Amino acid sequence: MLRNLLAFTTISAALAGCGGTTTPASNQQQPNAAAPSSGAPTTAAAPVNYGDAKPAATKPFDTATVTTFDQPWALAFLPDRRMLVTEKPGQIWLVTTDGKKTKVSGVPKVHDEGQGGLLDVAVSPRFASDHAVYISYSEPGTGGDSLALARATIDPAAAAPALAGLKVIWRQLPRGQGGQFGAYIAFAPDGQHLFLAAGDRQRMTPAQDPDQPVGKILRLTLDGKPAPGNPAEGKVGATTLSLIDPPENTVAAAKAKGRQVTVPAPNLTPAETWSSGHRNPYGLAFDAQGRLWSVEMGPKGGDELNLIEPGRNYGWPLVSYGSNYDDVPIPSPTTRPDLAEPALYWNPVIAPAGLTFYDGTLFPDWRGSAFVGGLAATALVRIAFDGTKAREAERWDMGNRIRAVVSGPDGALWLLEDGADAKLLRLTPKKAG
Ligand SMILES: [Ca+2]
Repeated sequence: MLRNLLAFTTISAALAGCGGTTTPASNQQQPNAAAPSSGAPTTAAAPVNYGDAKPAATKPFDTATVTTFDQPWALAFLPDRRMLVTEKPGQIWLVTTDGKKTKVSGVPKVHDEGQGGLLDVAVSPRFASDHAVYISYSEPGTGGDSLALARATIDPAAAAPALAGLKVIWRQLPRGQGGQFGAYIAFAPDGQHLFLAAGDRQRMTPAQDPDQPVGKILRLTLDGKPAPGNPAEGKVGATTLSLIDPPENTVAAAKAKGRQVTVPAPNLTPAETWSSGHRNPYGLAFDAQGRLWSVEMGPKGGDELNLIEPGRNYGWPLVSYGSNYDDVPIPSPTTRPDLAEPALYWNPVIAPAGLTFYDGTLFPDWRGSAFVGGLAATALVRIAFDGTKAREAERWDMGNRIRAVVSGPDGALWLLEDGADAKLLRLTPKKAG
């Protein structure tokens, strides 16, 4: 029965896509521009929709192509300013700022299919002493893939760089089909904990189940355990899980169609959850004030920027400013003031990928701004802040899907395009003439 469910899930997953469509939403759930319902815990005003924002006519930067990759996914700088770049099919490269690439060996087996494969890479805040790197990927196994978080070391002085002592320190269970891995890694500013985006795997309702590390942002120790001080610290999860097909948003509806199954739930704990109700967080970063932000791939017309606070529920799949891909409406967030509103949203979608806060010196006007890549939008988006109030300040057409954006230690913005023969781009201030 589980097999049937998973087969059905795959079909639904294909329908759900990845937020990568450029089709404008014929959307029944247009937000109410008026003030939100009273009782919203922290939100003072309804979020603004930037879906129809237009690219600027001119760019304040020059764009240099550094090198190219096959389906790159993420980029992280080492202290010596070389970069680690992941390619989704299962390769890691050590790359100099002038584009010299050296293959990194010791990469684990990944399942490269759809949105799965080798995904994020993050460098330990104490890399100078521990040489640790963290990677996330879709780990193949009996019953389907799981999102896995692994730690390894890499000797930066080695002529032939390799991941050594690789160990999976956390994995998303139960295994199963479905994309939307999330997979982004961010370190707490003090370097004591890490945050991991665990996407909803196109299963929807588990994003509201405290016993499933699905549709959550997790706060873990550097060894992958639930971090002390988490909202559900010490709580133990259920021993079995009820899984529901994506089209059925309630257990009752799933039961009525025979689409609910119960599976054993070994070693799951709600104690690792920091926030819940996420669909596919596709960027995770701290600002200079120590606040955690995430961009999230929503359904049709529902991409979001969220300020991530502990214990809060960000609404998926109960509410969204978008609709389902089959145009089944989703209630508006204004109907549920108990759930966290996004800081802003995009309808139609930009399909956000990557989130970085700029802290360099080459672009003084950009300090404190966030940058988001757009897959569907084929754009780079700048977000400006007034406290926790966010607005899309600028957008530039980059001509290709943008998969990652990182504020580099040299003050440049570093972008990865998406797909085959994708360019690594370095953005620096436009030279006169
Ligand atoms: Ca939301």
